[in-house]
Amino acid sequence: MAKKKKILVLNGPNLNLLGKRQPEIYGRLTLEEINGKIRSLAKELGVMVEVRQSNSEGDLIGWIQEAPKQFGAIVLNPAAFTHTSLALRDAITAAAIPTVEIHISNIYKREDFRHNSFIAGAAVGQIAGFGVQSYLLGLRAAAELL
Ligand code: CA2
Repeated sequence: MAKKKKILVLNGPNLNLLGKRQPEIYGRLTLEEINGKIRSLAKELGVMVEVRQSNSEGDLIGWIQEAPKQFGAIVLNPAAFTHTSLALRDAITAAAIPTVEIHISNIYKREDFRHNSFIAGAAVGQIAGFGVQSYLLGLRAAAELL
């Protein structure tokens, strides 16, 4: 399938713990279960999707740098790097493919330190607070941006 039909979904640190801790904030689904929903929706939308997670900022930066070779858009949950990583923001700007920032929780209803996103200014837009649906809304947005 042509490069422009592929979407890369990236998950940042600790999201591998989804469904195992703090279900009151992040829900009961595991990352694998969420990935299943993402893959089903991708089929429905007629787009190809690849889903990755890393606890390492370097991995995420490397994947974003390489993304334009294979992918037409990125859906990114940067997790805690949202609030700390200028390097991730710079990688998104350099990659120059549309990136949709997503969060499971509404970061603006939470602690003050979660209210600033380094990523938002480099993303096309941000979706936050819809639980698992944030990923699916993000995928729909990314599919429109291909
Ligand atoms: O709401 C989101 O999606 C966040 O990106 C999640 C991050 C948090 O630092 C951001 O402020 C908002 C945390 C991801 C950690 O995920 C866990 C999942 C289950 C148990 C513990 C952590």
